[in-house]
Amino acid sequence: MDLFDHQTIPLQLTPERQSSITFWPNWLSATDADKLLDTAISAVDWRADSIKIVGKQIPLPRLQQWFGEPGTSYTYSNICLPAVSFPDFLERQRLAIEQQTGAAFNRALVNYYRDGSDSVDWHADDEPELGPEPLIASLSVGVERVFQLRHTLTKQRISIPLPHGSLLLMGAGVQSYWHHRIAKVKELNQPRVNFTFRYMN
Ligand SMILES: O=C(O)CCC(=O)C(=O)O
Ligand SMILES: [Mn+2]
Repeated sequence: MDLFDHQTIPLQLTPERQSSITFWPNWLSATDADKLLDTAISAVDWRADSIKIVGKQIPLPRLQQWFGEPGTSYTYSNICLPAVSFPDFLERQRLAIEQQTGAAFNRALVNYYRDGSDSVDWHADDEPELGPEPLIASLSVGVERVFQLRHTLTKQRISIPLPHGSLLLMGAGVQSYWHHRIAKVKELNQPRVNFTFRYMN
């Protein structure tokens, strides 16, 4: 399969409306994906954030960082993330992904799943700052994990394993009708880093 070969996965939004996920399983060569994983793990100033649930601080089951224009910030689940400017290695990915998808991206939320006990629970990337129907591009390096989607009304589920160096684009309207997660995996000791590119005004 060519590096830029892609698949289109149709996603029903409503009975009348369909969107899709575009998936490039081999977006990066194995060598470039290896380098990106090593660079991200060592060069990103990882944050260990926690959220308050019924008065208790619960650590997020992953490390993260938020990249964008310095002086701006992003808030979700009551965590305020001040933007760190894009380092060169990430800026290169941002530009390549803009070129491939034809969409603009000026922010990235980066997650470091240290092992199978790290995860992200069901959610949609639907914060108002992202606009009404945001496109979200997701680049994965490291151990393969399963990206699960669940329709908010029909509860239909779709699972997409995300290999080392893959790129996935969630289309318009997906965040309004579908939730997604990365579930925990037992006895998995390898790391994964995921970059979700977004656009914010
Ligand atoms: O790790 C992933 O593939 C998904 C991350 C995600 O959904 C997010 O950062 O909003
Ligand atoms: Mn998400």
